[in-house]
Amino acid sequence: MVDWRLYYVTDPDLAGGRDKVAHTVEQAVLGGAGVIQFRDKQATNDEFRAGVAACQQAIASAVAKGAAGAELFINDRVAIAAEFNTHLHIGQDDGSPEAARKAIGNRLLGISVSSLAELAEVVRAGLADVVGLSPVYGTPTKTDTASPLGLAGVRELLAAKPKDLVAVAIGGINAATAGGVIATGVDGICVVSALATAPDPRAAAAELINLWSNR
Ligand code: TZP
Ligand code: MG
Repeated sequence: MVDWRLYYVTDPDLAGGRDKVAHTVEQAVLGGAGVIQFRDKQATNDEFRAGVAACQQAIASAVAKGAAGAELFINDRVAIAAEFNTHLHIGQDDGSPEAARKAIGNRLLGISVSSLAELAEVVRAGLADVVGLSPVYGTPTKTDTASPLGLAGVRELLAAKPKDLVAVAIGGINAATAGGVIATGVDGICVVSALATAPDPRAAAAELINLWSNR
């Protein structure tokens, strides 16, 4: 069983450099994040591979220190996900879900959706294990997004999906906004800056996880 409640998506710039990402991952997992997505848009494939390996070590290190563990997704790079046997998350412009599924076999496949039409197509194809509802709010972390869904848009997408398709939400989620997003009925909240820029990412993760006890 994957604990989707807190899903940390990495960003090398926000973490203060590529070499800092693994530390934030370890702290996030120690704070309770159950899913990590390694995302690095500018990396060469070799830099990306090194980053994935460092994340795997960071998760193992958190587990050795008592954390429950975390599932690792790779953003966009289908071939590297296949090479590392990790889960994969793709957007609408990252190639076909069929090719992605073929490459990763029975690992988990996540696909971003920003509208009812995109969700309907993902459901029709039946290849995704998890959808990322994106973006909930506008965010400086990713500027090429569709217009924000808002909580009403998130609820509309949740109502339109099959129960067994996991849904996580992303975009502008932090300690101030997370409670409202959790209350929509999503399976998880995805954050970048809320952990990457936190002075204490472990404490910030624990604070976000705690908000689930109010649902
Ligand atoms: N996809 C949609 S919004 C987003 C991504 C990767 C960035 C979310 O960043 P933040 O800092 O959690 O708002
Ligand atoms: Mg993408």
